[in-house]
Amino acid sequence: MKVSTKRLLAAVSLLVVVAMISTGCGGSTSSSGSSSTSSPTEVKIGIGAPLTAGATALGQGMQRGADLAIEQANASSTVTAAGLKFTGVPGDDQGDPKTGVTVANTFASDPALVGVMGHLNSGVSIPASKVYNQKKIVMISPASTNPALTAQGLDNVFRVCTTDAVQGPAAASFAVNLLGLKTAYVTDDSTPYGEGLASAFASAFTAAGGKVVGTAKTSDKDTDFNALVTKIKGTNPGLIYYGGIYNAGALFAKQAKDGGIKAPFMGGDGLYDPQFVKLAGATEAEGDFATSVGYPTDKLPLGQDFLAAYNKKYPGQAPAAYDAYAYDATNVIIAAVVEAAKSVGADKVVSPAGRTEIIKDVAATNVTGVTGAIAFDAHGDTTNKAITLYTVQGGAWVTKALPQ
Ligand code: ABU
Repeated sequence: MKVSTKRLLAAVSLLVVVAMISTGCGGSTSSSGSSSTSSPTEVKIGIGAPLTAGATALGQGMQRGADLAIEQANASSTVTAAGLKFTGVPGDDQGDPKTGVTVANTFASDPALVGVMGHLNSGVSIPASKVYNQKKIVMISPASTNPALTAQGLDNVFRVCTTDAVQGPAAASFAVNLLGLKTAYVTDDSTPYGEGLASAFASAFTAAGGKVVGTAKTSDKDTDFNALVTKIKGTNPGLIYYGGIYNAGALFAKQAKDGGIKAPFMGGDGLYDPQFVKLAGATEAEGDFATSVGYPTDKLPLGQDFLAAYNKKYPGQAPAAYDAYAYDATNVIIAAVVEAAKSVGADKVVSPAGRTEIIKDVAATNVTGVTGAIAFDAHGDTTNKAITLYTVQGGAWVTKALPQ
């Protein structure tokens, strides 16, 4: 019964926060014991992402999504009535595991920091999550898709994106059943993300009747793929599949086309960014494919409201793949902190008891966010398993197929 009540309260809180998108301000809610006239308790949320190196297009987008959520929350009567004020603290992990752990330790040393929206790279999220676990800091990744993140059994770790155990097979099904591609050369960038995704794709591609004609490992720092392109060309694949991020992936895709390979290049959510098209070249990238988690934002019930609020705050800036997920992840943390403040008091939300309460409230989340339904299974994985297929058309990513 307690859990049901908590779930309802968490749902109401998040919906109130999300509903602010359309109005630009908070709705009216009753105070739960904290006076909005006294000084609010400052609660910090870490924003862990690659901001100056690595997949910066995705990382900076995550920061924009989180900042928007925090700005709206602080303008809402829900948050002020709870006696709270949220501050986002950016942590530039540069997509590097060691730097990520340094960022995590910096976050963990701040007594006012109770939650982290991040990280992007699975290879960063996995080691960072152990640091957060020691301080009972709740962590919600909007983007780390390697299954190992939530297989660690850490009760503070969640993600609002699905995993590559879902994305790999979905990509294989799109390739074989929708696109009619029967042979693939499968490559990855040797990161936990790239390896896991490519492996999941290859297994499912074979199981679906496709044939893997070759495999190769690259590095996420590689810039010269010409020797590999020559090798791949000799196998005449129907598809090059790449587990990796857009920076190196775009160079690989461009060099493949320039080397005379006509087969499309395909990858996962790490490729799904306009930077892929820009770096690969619109002509070379035409007809390439990427899967990404969830539905296209503009197709979802709260998507248009989110895009309107986003465009108002960031004029001329298109959201990247994970801005909306970062927005939702941040709102889930905010709603849980608001709930915890009701249970333990605003001034105690940063205490061990408050942190335990926040983790419990996140685990009980059951709401509709911008990215769709948000709830977590026993491992902290989202129950939203949708995967969309995108293709490059006329120099931009467009939706090729909605989740099957
Ligand atoms: N899922 C896209 C890239 C981030 C990662 O999982 O490493």
